[in-house]
Parts: sequence; structure tokens; C-alpha cells
Amino acid sequence: MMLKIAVQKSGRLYDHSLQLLKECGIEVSNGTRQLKVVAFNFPVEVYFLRDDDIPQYVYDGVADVGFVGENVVYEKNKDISVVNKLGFGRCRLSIAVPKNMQYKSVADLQNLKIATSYTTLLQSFLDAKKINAEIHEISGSVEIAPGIGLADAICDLVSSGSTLLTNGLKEAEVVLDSEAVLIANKNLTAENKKILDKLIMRINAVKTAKNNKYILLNAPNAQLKNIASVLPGMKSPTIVPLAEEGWSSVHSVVNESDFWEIIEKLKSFGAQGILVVPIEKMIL
Ligand code: PRT
Ligand code: ZN
Repeated sequence: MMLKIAVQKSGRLYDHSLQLLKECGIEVSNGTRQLKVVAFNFPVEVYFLRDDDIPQYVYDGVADVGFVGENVVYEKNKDISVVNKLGFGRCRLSIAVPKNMQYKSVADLQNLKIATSYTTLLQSFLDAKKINAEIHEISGSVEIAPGIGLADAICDLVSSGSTLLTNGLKEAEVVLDSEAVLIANKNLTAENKKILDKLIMRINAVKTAKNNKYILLNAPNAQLKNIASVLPGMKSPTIVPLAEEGWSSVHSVVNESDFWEIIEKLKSFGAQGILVVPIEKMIL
């Protein structure tokens, strides 16, 4: 029995998808760009597909699970489960207008013609905001539509914003914040469900590790209480006496998001020789 995983065959999600599988200990080689490849060391078969087709294939059961952007998942709107965020492929689906347009609020979109390939998501956004606008569906190079007089505004994916800038557009509304997610068919066999649970456990271990750092430092014993109070660790910090009298070595795990704040506090409590080390896997 094998779990069939669909990933993008080329494009922005390809490298990250294979990297994530690799970090989960699942090695596939796709040197010859085949449609499907069996992993060496985990019961999965990887299918390489266009990202737009992945929700449909997962819904049909051709693939059991897939890695795909939320933008595609919610646009296709199939009856599948979104299991886990994957932490890559971040972007937002936004409405953009010509930069010289006076734009104050969503009401300014009333009666405009908006070009997009995301008609479902755009329509539900406009409905929720009670805006009447004409949606003009185009499949590629959406950003040039206002410039050539095809539309008044666009709705497309944005990451750095430089495509909008070079086309004389500005972001007006965010329709959806998106990142790559793990999706799954709702009727997996019990056996495949077990493989999926293992995969999810590994993905979580990789994601958690990326969000955390291992930290080691030397602290004067008189300050250990203060230092321990800013270092929660997985349970509590590990404290080991140093050969030098009156000093200890403190080990802990800190979250990336409050990392610098913690470092500042540690320094103010007299911590020295602070080492910060990446964590490869972290199982809670
Ligand atoms: O061939 P296939 O259909 O599989 O690929 P594709 O061409 O449809 O998709 P691809 O590879 O371009 O993107 C795959 C997924 O990456 C998307 O569905 C998103 O989930 C995610 N993603 C993240 C992005 C971007 N960032 C992104 N910036 N997808 C597209 N863009 C494009 C955007 O459409 C616009 O043209 O990049 C341009 C904007 O980028 P900035 O940096 O100039 O703002
Ligand atoms: Zn696509």
C-alpha cells in the first residue's frame, strides 16, 4: 500500500515541495521528470502535476493527498480536507487598481470591470462586500489588463509587489492570504490514513524545528532564576554547572518570533557566550 502525493511538476512550489519531503526523510529523485516516482524509504508515490489540477485529482482519488496553494484550493472549491499549512509559497490574492486612481474603500470598486483568473474567490469577496462589479476572466498576464484597456482593475497573486509596481498598479484590497497546504481526499483507506498520520507528524516536526532555535549560554549562578524565567524551553531549561565556580551553562529552546527580545533580556541578566543553533527536527 502506498500513499499517492501530488506535487507541482514545475513552478514556484516544486523546489519547496521536494525539500519538505526530503526533510521528512522521504527521498525521491525526479531527474528524468517522470509523471510519478516511488520514494525509496517511505510508502509514498509522488505524482508531478500542474498545480491547478491537484485539487481535482485529490478529490477524484487519483492522488490521496497534495501540496498546493490555498489560492488554488479555495478557487477550485472541491470537497477535500485541508490538513496542514506548509509554511512556504506565501502570497496574497489582491485586487489592484491603477496607481493614479483615487481609491478610498471597497465601495470604489462598484461597477468596475475586474480582470482575474480567480473568478470564484473574487465573486465571493465582492458578494460579501455587497459590490457589483463585472468580472472578466483571463488566464495569464492579468497585470497588463488595465494598461491595454481590457479592465479597470485586476485581482491576482502578489508577493513582493514589484509586478504591480512595474505595471502602474497599486494594491487596493486583500481577498485571501495564501500559503501552500497539505490537502487530502476525504475517503482515505485506513492504511493510507496511517501513512498520512506519519507524514503529518514528520511535517509538524520539521515546521516546529524551523520556528525554534536551540540556545546555549553561560550565566552567573546569582542570575539563574531571572534567566530561567525568560527561557521556557520544552519543559524548563537545562542547567549544568561549569567548571568555573559560580557559573552555569544553560540550554533551552526559544521561538523564532520572540528570539531577539529574549536575547536582550538574557544579556541584561549577565548571560555570556550565547550560542544559537538551528534545530533539525523537533517532536513535541
Ligand atoms: O504550471 P502550473 O499551473 O503548475 O504553475 P502556475 O504557473 O500556475 O503557478 P506558479 O508556479 O507561478 O505558482 C504556484 C503557486 O505559488 C501559486 O498558486 C501560489 O500559491 C504560489 N505563489 C506564491 C505565487 C506567487 N507567490 C507569485 N508571486 N504564484 C504566483 N505569483 C506571481 C503572480 O501571479 C504575479 O504574476 O508572481 C507575480 C507577482 O509577484 P510579485 O513578487 O511581483 O508581487
Ligand atoms: Zn497553475
